Amino acid sequence: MTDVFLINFRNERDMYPPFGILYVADALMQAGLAVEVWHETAAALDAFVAAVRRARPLWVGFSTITGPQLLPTIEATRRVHEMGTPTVWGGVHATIMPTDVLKEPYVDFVIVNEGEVTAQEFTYQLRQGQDWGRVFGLAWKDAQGRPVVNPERPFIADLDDFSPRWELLPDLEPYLLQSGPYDRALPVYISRGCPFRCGFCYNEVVMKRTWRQHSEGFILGQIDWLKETHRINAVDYADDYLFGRPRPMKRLVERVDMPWSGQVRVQLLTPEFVQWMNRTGCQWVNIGAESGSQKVLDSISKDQKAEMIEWGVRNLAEYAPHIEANLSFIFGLPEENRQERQVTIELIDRLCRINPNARCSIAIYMPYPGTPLWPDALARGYRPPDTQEGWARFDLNRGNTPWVSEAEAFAMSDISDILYVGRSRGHWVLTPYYALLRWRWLNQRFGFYWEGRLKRAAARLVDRIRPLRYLRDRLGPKLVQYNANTHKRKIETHLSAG
Ligand code: B12
Ligand code: SF4
Repeated sequence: MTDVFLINFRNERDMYPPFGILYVADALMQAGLAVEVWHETAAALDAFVAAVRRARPLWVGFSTITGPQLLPTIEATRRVHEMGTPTVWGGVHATIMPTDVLKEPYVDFVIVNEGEVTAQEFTYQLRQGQDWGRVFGLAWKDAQGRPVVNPERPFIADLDDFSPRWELLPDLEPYLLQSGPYDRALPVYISRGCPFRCGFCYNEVVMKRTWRQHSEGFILGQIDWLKETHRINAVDYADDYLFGRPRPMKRLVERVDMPWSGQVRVQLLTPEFVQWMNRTGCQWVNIGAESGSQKVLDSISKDQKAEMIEWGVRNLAEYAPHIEANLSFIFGLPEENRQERQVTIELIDRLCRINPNARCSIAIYMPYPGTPLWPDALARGYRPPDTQEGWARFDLNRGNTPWVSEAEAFAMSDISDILYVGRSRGHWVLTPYYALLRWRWLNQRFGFYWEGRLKRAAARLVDRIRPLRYLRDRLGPKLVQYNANTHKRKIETHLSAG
């Protein structure tokens, strides 16, 4: 018998362990409850609803992040709610806007921020008296259906109290990442939060610029277990800010003594630090570069000197050339005018020439309620969606604000993907095509991107017709060659933070 179902709908591309519900599951299991964890795409919606109908659990929890994964979440929540089973939303999205979420008739409760202890107390109240006002961190509806948000629960003092329940996932094999030559890397968290204050980030509103870490013993135990049971040969430190305290973190990385990857800020990338990364087996790093313009960096309180981006990437190229550098940039930040964007555009082009192992990806700015930049976005004419379906339309490749058009967002994202993420090279017959893309990029000619639309339409057609598919598979690799280091087929790593 299952007491609680927890589901995190994922997109088709990424297979990243659903840590949020794995931690919440641990808390509930410690309280003696039987928990089922689902991590599926929208294709599993019917099966999930049927499983809930059969089991009649105490409640069903949905993990939410803003964007397209909300669509199956909304549909599943509606259907579970119709059965009369209490529905609970948790995760970053629901934490940022609990009142808006509770305006939807199908969501009964929101668990704000860290879910472990709140989920335990919520279950207790569900069984024992339903005195919702007593549960810190819970948002609920009063007798008139009006949202009530209780005071927030203090952060968990000792992170070691809870551990992710890996064993609830049916198979860990699909989660294995390629890390340089190592093919069995898994992500682990050694900390939560980040001491920085970037204006677009969830950190200020959710983690409130705090930073806590698991103990060394806990981490070493987790990694030993993953080594023994799943034969991992590398680790991906998934933390928002891995080197929150550089000295103890470096010691930990040394003690774990496995090839690794993680987030770094450019300030860290001194020759000495990069040499240390090299010695300790670092395979790739994520760097939140955000913008090449100092004015834009200052406007988002990035606390970063623009010139350090190039300096860090040069140091990587010189002292650890095998390390893949994933730099993420945000286009469409409020202070970014044409000139400021030009600085970033040229920087991205330079970085990829300096370092053959650099991938520079762009995301289009999405304003989130409660973040430091939110009031400014509203003042500039941004109108937030008023339904959860509206929030589901947010995407890193879309024109999410009035000052970035849909067409411009599509062209910028597509061209940067080809030139600076996949870093493909075309056969000589494609030289004019690549030259056109580069001209567009360097001159910000993102309007009337007919070749992108044509390519998409052709790809859809080829997908449908078998002989064309055959030709594509035979000729494709001869026409276009990808940079093996920077073009990821299996799993796209996430681009925030660091
Ligand atoms: C890993 C990661 C991913 C992974 C996997 C995400 C996932 N969990 O499914 C991938 C690569 C797939 C990903 C993709 C995206 N991500 Co992402 N991602 C992260 C990252 C770096 C870590 C998430 C994580 O595992 N945290 C660790 C766990 C322990 O924390 P947690 O998930 O918050 O869970 C705790 C609480 O929230 C709560 N909780 C969570 N779920 C539930 C459910 C219930 C029922 C309850 C009671 C409680 C609860 O309890 C947990 C334990 O305390 C976060 C940043 C961050 N540090 O959180 C961004 C973040 C969540 N991602 C973000 C975004 C925007 C995206 C994308 C939409 C970007 C895009 N357009 O491509 C996509 C969406 C893809 C999709 N599924 O549709 C934003 C979300 C902002 C927002 N307003 O929601 C974040 C916060 C990054 C940022 N700095 O802005 N992401
Ligand atoms: S973007 Fe990265 S460095 Fe900035 S506050 Fe968020 S997690 Fe911290």
